[in-house]
Amino acid sequence: MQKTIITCAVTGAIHTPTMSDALPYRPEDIAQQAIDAAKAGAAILHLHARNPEDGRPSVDPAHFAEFLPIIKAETDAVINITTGGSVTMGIEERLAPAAAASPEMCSMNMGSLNFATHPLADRYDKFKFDWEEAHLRASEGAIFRNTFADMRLVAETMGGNPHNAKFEHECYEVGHLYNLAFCMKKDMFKAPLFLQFVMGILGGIAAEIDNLVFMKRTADRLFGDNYQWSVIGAGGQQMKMAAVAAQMGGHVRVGLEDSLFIERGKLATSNAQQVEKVKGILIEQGNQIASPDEARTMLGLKGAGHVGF
Ligand code: KMH
Ligand code: ZN
Repeated sequence: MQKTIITCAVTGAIHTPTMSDALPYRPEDIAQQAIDAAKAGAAILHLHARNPEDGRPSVDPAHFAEFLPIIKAETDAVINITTGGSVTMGIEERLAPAAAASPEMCSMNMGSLNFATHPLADRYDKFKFDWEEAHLRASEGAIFRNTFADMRLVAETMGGNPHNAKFEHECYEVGHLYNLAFCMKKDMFKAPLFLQFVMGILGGIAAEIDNLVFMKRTADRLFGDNYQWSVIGAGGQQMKMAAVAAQMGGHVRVGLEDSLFIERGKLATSNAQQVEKVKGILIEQGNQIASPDEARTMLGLKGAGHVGF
């Protein structure tokens, strides 16, 4: 069986500083947690930026530029930059950080959906920063917009020259696999594809094993041998879905973007703690962990020498 790639999504745009003191938002903290996650075994670092003052999600390329060179200097991990930004942002602004940094990989959200985090707001009486509650509640009425035109813009901007980035195709439900199959017919992407089955977001498919098998079987029918796949089990399902995916030949994603917890009811102290935990589970069950260079070969990446930071 091929080796398992661990992706760590370090901070994201879903969670807010009130929810965990471990959630990094200052550039030095994002850099340090990313470096520690890579040292713990993450081959790919999926990165968002935040406003250093108050932790608000940011797509300002200057905020990314504060941590990208530090991470590059300290690790050989693959850097994967979000084009998802945050649910209410427009596609042009979401593209700016990846277009500025020209990373080896960037995310690519494969369809529109409700991406609801408003139930999280009800769990807290007080928030550290004034933007947090409104941000969470706004998701009740928002659509995470990823039209075919949006996807084409991301593909055209990042897929060909000069960036030649590989995409992490975020698929939140089975229909998104069919969107990708349509895009493949239009020659928008090059194989091997890297699919990320995102499970457990309110608005997308639930993190259940039956659903994972359904996603995998559908992807097999649509893409044959020409793809690699990974899974996100959002929230409490993170470790379980990772363990099952790795047994099925898939790769795994962990990190505080997707879950703040290390076990039921216990907050993780860092991204590296989640990477260590999933690595232990994978090794126990007989998986081997892919190095960054092994991930580069499996995914057909351009190499760390060709990034723009
Ligand atoms: N936040 C995850 C559920 C992106 O950055 O493009 C999906 C994600 C989207 O990582
Ligand atoms: Zn993300």
